[in-house]
Amino acid sequence: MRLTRVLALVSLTAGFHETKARTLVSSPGQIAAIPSWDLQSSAGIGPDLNIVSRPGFGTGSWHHVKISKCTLMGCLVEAGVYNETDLFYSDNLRKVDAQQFSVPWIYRSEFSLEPGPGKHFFLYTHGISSRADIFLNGHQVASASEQAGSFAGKTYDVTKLVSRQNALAIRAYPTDYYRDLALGWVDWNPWPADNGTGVWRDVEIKQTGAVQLEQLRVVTRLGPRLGNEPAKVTLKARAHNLEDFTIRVTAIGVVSGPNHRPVVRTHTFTLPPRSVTDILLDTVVEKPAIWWPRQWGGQPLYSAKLTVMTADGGLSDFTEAEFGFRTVTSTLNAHNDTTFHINGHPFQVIGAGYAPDIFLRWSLPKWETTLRYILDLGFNTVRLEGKNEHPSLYRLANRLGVMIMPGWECCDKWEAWPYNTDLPFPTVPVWSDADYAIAHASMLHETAMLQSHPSVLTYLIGSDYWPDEHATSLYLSAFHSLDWQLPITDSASKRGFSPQTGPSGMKMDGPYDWVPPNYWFDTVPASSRYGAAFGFGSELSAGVGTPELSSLRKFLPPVDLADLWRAPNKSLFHMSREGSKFETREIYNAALWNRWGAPSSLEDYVMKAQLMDYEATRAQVDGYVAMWSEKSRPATGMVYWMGNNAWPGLHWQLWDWYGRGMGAYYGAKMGREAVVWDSVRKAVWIVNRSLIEMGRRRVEVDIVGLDGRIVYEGKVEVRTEGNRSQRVVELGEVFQNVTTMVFLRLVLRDEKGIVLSRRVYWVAKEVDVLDWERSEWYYTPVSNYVDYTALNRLSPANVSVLAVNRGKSEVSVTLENQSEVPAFFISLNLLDAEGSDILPVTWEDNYVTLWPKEKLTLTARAVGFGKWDAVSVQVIGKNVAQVIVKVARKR
Ligand SMILES: *[C@@H]1O[C@H](CO)[C@@H](O)[C@H](O)[C@H]1NC(C)=O
Ligand SMILES: *[C@@H]1O[C@H](CO)[C@@H](O)[C@H](O)[C@H]1NC(C)=O
Ligand SMILES: *[C@@H]1O[C@H](CO)[C@@H](O)[C@H](O)[C@H]1NC(C)=O
Ligand SMILES: *[C@@H]1O[C@H](CO)[C@@H](O)[C@H](O)[C@H]1NC(C)=O
Ligand SMILES: *[C@@H]1O[C@H](CO)[C@@H](O)[C@H](O)[C@H]1NC(C)=O
Ligand SMILES: *[C@@H]1O[C@H](CO)[C@@H](O)[C@H](O)[C@H]1NC(C)=O
Ligand SMILES: *[C@@H]1O[C@H](CO)[C@@H](O)[C@H](O)[C@H]1NC(C)=O
Ligand SMILES: *[C@@H]1O[C@H](CO)[C@@H](O)[C@H](O)[C@H]1NC(C)=O
Ligand SMILES: CC(=O)N[C@H]1CO[C@H](CO)[C@@H](O)[C@@H]1O
Repeated sequence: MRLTRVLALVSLTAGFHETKARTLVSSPGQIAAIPSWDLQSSAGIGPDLNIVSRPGFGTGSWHHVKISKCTLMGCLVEAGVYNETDLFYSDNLRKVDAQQFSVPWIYRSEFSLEPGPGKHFFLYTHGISSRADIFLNGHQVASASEQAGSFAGKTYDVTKLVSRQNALAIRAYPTDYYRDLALGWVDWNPWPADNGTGVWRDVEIKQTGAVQLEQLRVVTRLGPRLGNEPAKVTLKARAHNLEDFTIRVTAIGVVSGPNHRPVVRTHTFTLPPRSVTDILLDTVVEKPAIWWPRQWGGQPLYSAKLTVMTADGGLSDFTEAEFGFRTVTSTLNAHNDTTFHINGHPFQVIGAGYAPDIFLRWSLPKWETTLRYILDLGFNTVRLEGKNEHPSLYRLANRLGVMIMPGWECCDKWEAWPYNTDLPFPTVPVWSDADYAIAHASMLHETAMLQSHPSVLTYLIGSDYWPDEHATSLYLSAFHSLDWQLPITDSASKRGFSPQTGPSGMKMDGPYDWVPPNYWFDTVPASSRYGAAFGFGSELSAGVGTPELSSLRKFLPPVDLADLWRAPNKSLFHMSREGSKFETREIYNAALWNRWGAPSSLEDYVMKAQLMDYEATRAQVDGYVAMWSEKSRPATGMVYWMGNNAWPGLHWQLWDWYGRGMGAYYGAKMGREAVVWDSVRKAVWIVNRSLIEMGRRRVEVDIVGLDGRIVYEGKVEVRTEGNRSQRVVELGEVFQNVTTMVFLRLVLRDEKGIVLSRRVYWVAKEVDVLDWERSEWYYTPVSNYVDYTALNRLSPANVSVLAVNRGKSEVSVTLENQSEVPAFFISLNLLDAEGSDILPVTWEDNYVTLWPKEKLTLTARAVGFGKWDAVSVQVIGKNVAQVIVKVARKR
């Protein structure tokens, strides 16, 4: 008896100590996330959350995390139960016990508040997977039927429940992707054992006075003379009188921007007891600074704040939002292909699909790397399929000028429509009334979160299938009620559409697996050309993205490394999910073996894979940008599938889990202006993706044989025009005389002779022959492969390497080909003192091919926060032996 009491006292004190000092919020308008959690499986705790949620309940034996949000797996990695390096190695992820997640888990935290007369407190959720009971201080706040859905953010008035010392307990229920409106992974990667269950977004506490405000909405109206006439800005927020008496309220709206004094508007009105009203404050910004996507201009950002004061002069609440002046519209052309317009200009989307962390762990630096890589690639957009994540994602995109396409995901409960022929009914139940309610709440929450961000391009309310009429009307009413000003896209495909939205104008016709480079340029009729470069492709690629050796060795055991080249048809755990079409590299490897010859070692396989990947991504980007101005059926947009993976994956990525950009990345990299080879028309295109730039350009065309002998040299003078692609050189006749494999070098120079784009292609006499009629949803087979094996027999080239450190964050490497033969496909990689890759980093260019005697200087730059102690650079090419060269200090 005595002993028990002592123990209870000890655990009480322990709980108290940890949280005593932390007053979460203490003034009206202040909002803060619960900063840390204790968590434990409900097995063994018992069902009584009334007790668990009392201050002082002992959690000494629980897991502890000092972060504000994490799924169960994310929390357990954070708490040290699992080690990421180990989990991601080989097939260890498979060994995590999923059974432990078949029961609810409890998250618990203690915090202090300073309650008192006239003070009100709210608990905000932003979605908990899959659903949750919420208890505060021994009382139930919400049941799992109320707090249901990963995106359904809810607000709970907890004024009557709070005290100085508070304990919050959340019981999160298991997530089933087929039954719950959650965040699933489709075939992207293995599913985490917990299916992402838990407090994956912040849970917040807010303090207010007698009047509470919901999220601020900002409605902007720009005149047609963009930036040259005043813009109307309306601040809107729903206000609640929380008291049983009438309140006289003064609302104060402030709009601040980069180049003017804050604009202030006030409005005084009375709010009847317990009533709700929308506050509207109209303001005018005389000379609005216009927000542009990065390639087209600056990113001036404005802030808006709406404050409510009560008659006693006291601050009651405020709400803030960041916004920018820009317009987004979309149009359908005669083919029902969508073109987006930003600030009135047709905007060709060149984007990539984004995968968050497999355990949904949020890292702002990692997201910054994503955006910096997107910009470095010359891309302008990121698509999030059902992974909308957090407000800071959009804030950083606002700052960096990258467009974001958020939306709902495919292939699970989100698309459980009777007409969806891809889902395993009835394993996936069709929607119940409760599901419609969750979806509606989810849409309201996401709309409020996204409404003001200038980086948002559109919202996709469906991916592979369009939502049914009832869901569509619920979604549209949510957008409408919260002043959505952007295009709404009904799905990412052309399988059908609701009359309420009209056609999406996006196609989803593959490919997802390997197709040859000429696929994108092919000229067979559009009806049988699937993903080729026309229209708006919402997710498509040749599926490539093989990591380099340094990365492969981090997650593949020796047996898998050997099988990469010895067992080309093997299922690999780090490919797509087991059971999907993409768990082997069979289609890809068939092409590699046929085109490049059977690999003789792992190193040879990885080199050939980098060549395959580079060629595949370059042709896709080239094709889409070249066909932008094509008259009969322009390419209006493209989302490369995908930019990155949720864990160390073997394909569908431009840079790998560790941040290394491989052949796939540098193939896809495209400048603001570029010169492009069209292997089908045997023509050279120039593309200019800026808006205003135009002028005289010179295009130089050089062809050499594999022995370095000059085959052809030519140049043309052309005029470039902004935002346009044009076909400038025809080489059909030249190639009629070419009987062997050659290298083709294209260089684009401006009036001053400065190189704007320099690209080298390897060109065989024939191209791969596509068998369009046998196309599947995921690829188009090749009936006759091109023969590149002559490239395996290139004479070795000698390349001198001079690497110089140019300060804290830059290294320049000068390559010079000493030989009479081209130096083919040279990659550069910075290493630290231990010989590990230095990441994240961007290279001006990489995987380059040098002409005989050619000299090229390439600069590497650190991405922001990366550690930067480059000691050496590793250089290797197809016919250039590997060297590791010391980086010299700047003289
Ligand atoms: C995880 O394990 C690896 C080795 O397997 C070790 O180097 C690393 O420090 C561990 N990480 C943590 C957070 O303990
Ligand atoms: C995860 O979701 C899948 C698909 O709905 C389901 O089969 C599985 O049981 C779920 N796992 C857990 C731990 O709930
Ligand atoms: C475009 O969509 C409309 C329906 O909004 C349809 O009537 C029309 O036939 C479509 N046009 C083409 C070329 O598919
Ligand atoms: C941009 O490209 C589109 C499509 O090729 C064209 O209609 C438009 O006039 C171009 N120029 C500008 C400045 O938007
Ligand atoms: C791989 O599968 C293909 C058929 O897809 C077959 O032709 C080939 O022989 C297989 N290769 C190996 C090494 O088993
Ligand atoms: C693109 O066009 C703009 C103006 O039209 C011009 O200033 C710029 O130099 C062009 N860029 C290239 C690479 O041709
Ligand atoms: C092709 O070769 C023929 C015969 O040598 C020559 O007359 C012709 O000019 C060549 N054509 C081109 C485009 O080089
Ligand atoms: C490369 O350089 C080495 C040393 O300078 C020399 O012995 C060799 O012949 C050169 N090889 C070629 C292909 O030029
Ligand atoms: C630009 C250039 O020609 N650089 C070097 C190429 O290689 C030869 C030796 O093969 C050198 O003499 C050149 O200086």
